[in-house]
Amino acid sequence: MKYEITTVRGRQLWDSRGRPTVEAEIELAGGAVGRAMAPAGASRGAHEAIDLRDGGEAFGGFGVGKATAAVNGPIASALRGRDVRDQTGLDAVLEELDGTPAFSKLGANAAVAVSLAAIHAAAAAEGLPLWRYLAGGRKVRVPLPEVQIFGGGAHAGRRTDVQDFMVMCPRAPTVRRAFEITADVYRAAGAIMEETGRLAGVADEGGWWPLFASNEEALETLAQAIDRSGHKAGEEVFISLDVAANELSHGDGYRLPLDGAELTSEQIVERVAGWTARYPILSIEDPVSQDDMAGMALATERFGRTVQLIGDDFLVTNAARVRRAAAEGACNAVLVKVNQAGTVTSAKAALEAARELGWSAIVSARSGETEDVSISHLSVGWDAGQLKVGSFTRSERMAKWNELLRIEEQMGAEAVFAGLDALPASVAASHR
Ligand code: 2PG
Ligand code: MG
Repeated sequence: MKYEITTVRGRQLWDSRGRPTVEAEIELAGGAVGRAMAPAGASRGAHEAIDLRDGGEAFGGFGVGKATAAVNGPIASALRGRDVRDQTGLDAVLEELDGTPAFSKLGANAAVAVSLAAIHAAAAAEGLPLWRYLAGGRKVRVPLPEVQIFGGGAHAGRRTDVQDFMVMCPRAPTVRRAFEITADVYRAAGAIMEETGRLAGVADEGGWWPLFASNEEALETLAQAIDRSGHKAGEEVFISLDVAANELSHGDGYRLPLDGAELTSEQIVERVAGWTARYPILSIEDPVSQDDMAGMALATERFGRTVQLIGDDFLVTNAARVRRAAAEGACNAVLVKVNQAGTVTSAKAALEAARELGWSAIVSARSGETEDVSISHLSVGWDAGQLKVGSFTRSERMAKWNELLRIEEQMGAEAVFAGLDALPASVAASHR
């Protein structure tokens, strides 16, 4: 049977931060091969699946010897002989084998590499590009990209409190055009930084390293960059923020060192609401920390009708957390990171839960990445509508954007850009 798994191999490779990571390779009886690499976050939610590291002296403690051994040992033995097309079954085996709620035994880095390698092998056996295999004959769209212009927070020595300053071009006719506009904005932002003596290289995800005196100065500079690029802010180009407020938690509230501010949950929501009133902001991720349900519900009530409100560390790609948040009136969008869940099946369940609620979904990379382009295919094949990869430089990012362009080309005349429709219905309607 050509779909039978014959070999599962794990190996240690390196990620975009020069840290070890796990690659898994699955070979089938028919000769098809699939492979995938685990990404790694820097700003992580306490409720996400465990990225298993060896600790100790070697590689600053970031070694993945244990996770790699798990792939070559127990995982390989358990998956050998199984039908690769049964993704749910394979992922259930991984979960049973691990036996802990957060993959702390095998490591979610081992699990995610294997789970993704399996879909690649299955698609290869069918002779299909991964996105098409995942779509299973359904009509799917080319996702709307969220692209970082300035990196901050845990990805840039905490030079700004807000982690990601991004742009979105939901009115572009195609993703190809959205990238052209984004490239213009990125270049313009770099020119402004250089002219004002604030150019200091790039952050972990390729966005300009921010030398700003306040978080709002970053917003102001981004608005200027959009202007200078010749594209219209609030019409063609919108701003998207990932506050990653987990990183700002301080006692019962929040601390924004750059702004010299200590804020309560209500006050941080008000501060972010002020930004949404002064700048063309279309999307906000994690404006409060992972367990601040009241704060997230307040944010959703304050600006969730006109702004996409994404839970990342807040929802950790977990279907149960998505439903719980919805019941409390918190969020209208979920960030989908397969390694937060551990397996393709649980990540997809989180996306489906969001879809049932009428929320939007954004498939996302991590700040530590590789040349692996699985997420470009997941975002299309699952028809997520949106994709977040980091900035518009550095090949671990560009590999994913470029893959999206190849996919768009493969779709030919059928290619439909998700654009504004990728947003929650009320948000899209408020911008039509
Ligand atoms: C995030 C991601 C990507 P990290 O917070 O959304 O920007 O960062 O992978 O460090 O969690
Ligand atoms: Mg985030």
